[in-house]
Amino acid sequence: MPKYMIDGNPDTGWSTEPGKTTNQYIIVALPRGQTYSINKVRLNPFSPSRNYDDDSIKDFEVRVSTTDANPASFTTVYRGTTPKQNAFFDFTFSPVQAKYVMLFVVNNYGGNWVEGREFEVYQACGNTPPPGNPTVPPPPPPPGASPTTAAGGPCSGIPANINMTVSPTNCAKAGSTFVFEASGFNPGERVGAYATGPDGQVYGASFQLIADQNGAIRNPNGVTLNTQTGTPPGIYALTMEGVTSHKKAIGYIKLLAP
Ligand SMILES: [Ca+2]
Repeated sequence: MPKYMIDGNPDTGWSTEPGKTTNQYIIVALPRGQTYSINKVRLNPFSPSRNYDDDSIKDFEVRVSTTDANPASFTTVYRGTTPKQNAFFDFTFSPVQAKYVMLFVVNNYGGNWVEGREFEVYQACGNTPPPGNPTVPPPPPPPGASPTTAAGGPCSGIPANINMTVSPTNCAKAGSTFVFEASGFNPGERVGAYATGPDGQVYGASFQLIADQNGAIRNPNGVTLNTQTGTPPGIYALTMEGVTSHKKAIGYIKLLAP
């Protein structure tokens, strides 16, 4: 059963029907139907059936989909070969976005089935916050972005923050740095962060934060948004979301022309 490839138990496994020994696959839906940046899989390719070592996975591909689980929606991001051993092997690749991950088995070691024990998918590194002040990379200038038209003063029109404070100001010229602190999460939970530009484009942050015992992200662990003089003016949002609670905090800034 395919589910025995992801049950965390290396003693259980997956087997195809007899004779189906090439181009077999299983598809894993990542948690909560969300898209993740992944960069590693771990595979125990060894047949769980005694004396059927030749059923073990040999050549394989990792394929990903960001849309649906239709096999035609997948793109190959890694090709590898596993030894005929009862052990876990890690395969690392450049981070890619994935909602579904396919383990595509090209062939086995000559047996009449394809069998394997365990398949795990890993989120791209940087899941733990780096020391000090994590930084969201400055959004690149999007093509055709139109500056927000100010009405009633250059700093007007900024939406109210939700469970978020911005310092030293929420309105400044491009090239300024903004620091966001948030609250309202579960104590100790992991919190993801991403920025949204004036064109609605999302700029993901490549890290997650850990809320403190009060469920807050406070300095010196707040999120820094460094803008550049070439960053398009407009209103930007920084969203943090608790991985467990799904509680959101949103902070807004307005970037003025330099
Ligand atoms: Ca298993």
